[in-house]
Amino acid sequence: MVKNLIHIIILSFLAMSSATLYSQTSADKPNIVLIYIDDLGYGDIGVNGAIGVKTPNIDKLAENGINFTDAHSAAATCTPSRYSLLTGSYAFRKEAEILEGDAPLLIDTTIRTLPGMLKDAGYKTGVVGKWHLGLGNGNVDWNTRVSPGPAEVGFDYSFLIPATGDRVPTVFLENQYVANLDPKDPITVRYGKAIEGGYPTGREHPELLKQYTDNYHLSAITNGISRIGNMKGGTDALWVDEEIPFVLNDKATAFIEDNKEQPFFLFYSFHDIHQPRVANVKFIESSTMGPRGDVIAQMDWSVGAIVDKLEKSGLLNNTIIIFTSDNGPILDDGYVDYARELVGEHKPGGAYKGSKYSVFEAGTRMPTILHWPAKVKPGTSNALLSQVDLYASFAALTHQKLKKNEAPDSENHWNAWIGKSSKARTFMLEEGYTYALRKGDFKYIQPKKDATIPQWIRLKYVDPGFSTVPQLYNLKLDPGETKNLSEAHPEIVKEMENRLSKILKNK
Ligand code: NG6
Ligand code: CA
Repeated sequence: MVKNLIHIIILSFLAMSSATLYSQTSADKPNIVLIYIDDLGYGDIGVNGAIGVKTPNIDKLAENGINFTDAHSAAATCTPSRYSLLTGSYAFRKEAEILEGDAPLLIDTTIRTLPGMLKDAGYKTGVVGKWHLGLGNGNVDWNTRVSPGPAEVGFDYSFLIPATGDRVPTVFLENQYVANLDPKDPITVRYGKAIEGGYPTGREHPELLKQYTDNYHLSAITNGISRIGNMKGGTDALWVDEEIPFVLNDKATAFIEDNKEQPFFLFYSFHDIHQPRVANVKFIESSTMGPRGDVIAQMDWSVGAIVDKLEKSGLLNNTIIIFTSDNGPILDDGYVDYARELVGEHKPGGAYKGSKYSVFEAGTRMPTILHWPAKVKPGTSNALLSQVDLYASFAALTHQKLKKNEAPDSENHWNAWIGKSSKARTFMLEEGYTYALRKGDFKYIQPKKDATIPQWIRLKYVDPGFSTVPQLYNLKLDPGETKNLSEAHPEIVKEMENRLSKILKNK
């Protein structure tokens, strides 16, 4: 009898402590869904002043979460930004640049990464969507497991667009195998020379095209769209651009469903807004800006579907959703989709100067929202933040100690991310074919000895921000970076240049 009583007491004590343990785990280990849009500008969402397109689902996240007004991608192009986000180190350290579709994996597989660190904290990790960080070791054989890739840098699950929508191979990779590949129709990819028996090219067969392009996108035609690079085979595996959002959403929701019993980190990396912009028929003419606006509306729909999935699974309350973009907006980026002509009053970069590829503010100042109903009070924040900081900030949240040299440029600003503080970075680097440094209201842009603008950027009607003289702007008084104050404030220029050289010297 007494023995039984003791038994019952011990059992109920054990049950109590495991319940506490469980609730502790879920409090410090909320799910994390990082929604990473491609080429979406600060002003492209309703809450930030979009005119040409409605984004009700994103606006709702902002209204119930924190809308950041001064949060940045680490760079003004895709690969460098993603590299910094996943490694916590600046892209220049790795000389990261926009990669071709057959480039080797850029991330060193011997270092810990953001997903690897979260995995150590007990998370299941997945990436769905655009990768563009390289795959394999060079000379990829697309007909077998492509490695190293996401699994070798900390992702338990992956479903990828290997590079960009405008680069071959135009197939998905699931856990590093081409999805739906018929082994009797193997894939060959080649950048540069044509492949005998490969897909027709836009250069030779413009009559097959849905959209005309510049000279750089005139190789393999798949689904009526010519791309960068040549390709042969894999007919059954080719994606249909108009279906990409649905395919990715299905994979992202399946990942959530499969992992709902434990904390998970989902890096949902959209292709939308990047060219080629071919919206699903469901979204055609859903904006007044032509294809670029239509794919923004399409992307907003996808965001809504993910939020809905989390809500229906009972997970929304304790899931951190971060919504942001990899680099600033661009109108004409190669395909003739009339983005430039149709934009009207809508300002893709908001009040800011520049665009994708540019070191001016619109290149890296990203629409950025953090939504976490369980812990975060709705509001706006002007904290100065960089995506490179998510690494150390998530490490702090999940109590992971960073090793020496791990995520060397990442700063823990967790309190700023959750709106408890508006103080974050003192200095912040912006990379975009040259370097800029932010401090308080000031922004310094390093002069470039050779300030020649590459021909292919010049063609895009963008101002990359290069100059042979130093530039200094007061963003509070002059958010549009129009008045160069470098001559008026030589002491600030000196301080900023010293600081910047120090950062850059640690290459
Ligand atoms: C550029 C492409 C551009 C786009 C970009 C990648 C040329 C001339 N331009 O090199 O069309 O694909 O790369 O965009 O090839 S990003 O968002 O992935 O960085
Ligand atoms: Ca991009």
